[in-house]
Amino acid sequence: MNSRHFAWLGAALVVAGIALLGIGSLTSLATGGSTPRGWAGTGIVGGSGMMGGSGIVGGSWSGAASAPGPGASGFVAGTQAAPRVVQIVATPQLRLLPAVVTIQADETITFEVTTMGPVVHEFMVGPAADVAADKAGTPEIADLGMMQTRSLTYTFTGPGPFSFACHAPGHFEAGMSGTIVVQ
Ligand SMILES: [Cu+2]
Repeated sequence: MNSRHFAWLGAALVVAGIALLGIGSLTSLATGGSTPRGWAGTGIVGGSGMMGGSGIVGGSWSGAASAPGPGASGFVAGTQAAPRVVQIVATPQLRLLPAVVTIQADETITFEVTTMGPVVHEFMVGPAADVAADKAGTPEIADLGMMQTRSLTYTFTGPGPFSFACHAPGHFEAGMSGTIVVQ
């Protein structure tokens, strides 16, 4: 393929990406979903038309299956007997969404983590220093492939700081991490 063909292919992918992101926005409006604004933004920056497809998934994903968090109507603190469920989506744009999870002190949370798209991810959660250092023994879901969902239950003890991250090669460095806010 010569360079001109590459240029055409690139343009086509960009157009496809924009179209898919547009569909994602419409879906979001239709379902009243609270799609994080950063999602569509990273899709465009990525310039990857195929990855824009996750915008559709993102549009229908609103974290609705997560149990209500602190301050929300219906909030019930998670306990070891009955953990509170928080859904996390690992995206092809190397993000964990939502990037901020708010908990009450000493809650037990079951993270249900789903990989959207073809990139394999991990999900580690615990004390922020351990997570940043990818310290051995820190609770983790490994090798989470496309459209797979696995869960990890973790009890947060004390004020933190706590965080979560993906340590697939290069992902943490690219910003694939999130923060636990203890209320
Ligand atoms: Cu990752």
